[in-house]
Amino acid sequence: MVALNLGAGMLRSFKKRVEVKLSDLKGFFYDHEAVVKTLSGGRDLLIYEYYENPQPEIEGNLNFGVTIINPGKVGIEYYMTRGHYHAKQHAAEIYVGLKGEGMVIMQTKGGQLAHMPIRRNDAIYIPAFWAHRTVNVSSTELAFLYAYPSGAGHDYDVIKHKGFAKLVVERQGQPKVIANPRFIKG
Ligand code: PAN
Ligand code: ZN
Repeated sequence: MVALNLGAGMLRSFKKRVEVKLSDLKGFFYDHEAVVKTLSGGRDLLIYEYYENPQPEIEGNLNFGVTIINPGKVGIEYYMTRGHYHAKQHAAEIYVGLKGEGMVIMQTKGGQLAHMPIRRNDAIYIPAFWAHRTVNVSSTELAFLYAYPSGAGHDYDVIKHKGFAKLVVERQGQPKVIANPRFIKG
């Protein structure tokens, strides 16, 4: 049994910690030049990390953990996760906001779009067949709990090559959801 320390926005213990750096996110942020420029200066940055207690991929099991996204921007786009479809697309997921303020953007291959805020105590149900990405729009860490079927798998390639239909950017100091001019449908 692993407990969650809601106050601290963290698991009490975990088996796996994954760091995702700017160099892992090439092709995901809109402003490629800003990414290349930062990396060519010899600087890599920790964009987010997650702490997890993975379970054997047996039907009925759940993987759960906490993702923490640092505050910051690449160009005008806020730090965010890669985003993915589940490889087994019929797998849904639950997110619960623990700390900070963010936005979850979602889409289906059929062209449906949605986005919603995630803050402490917000629970978000991500239905099967919906790709999902989380964006930190605050100036502090964004932390959220997630739980999904352990065999779901993650398909990052579609997102890397086609993008999300919407981007979350800063405009006049405020987060704004705008259309992604480079989005490829499907
Ligand atoms: C979450 C995400 C986590 C990191 O656990 O995997 O927030 O995001 P990326 O996987 O898009 O890099 C989840 O949705 N799991 O299915
Ligand atoms: Zn997921």
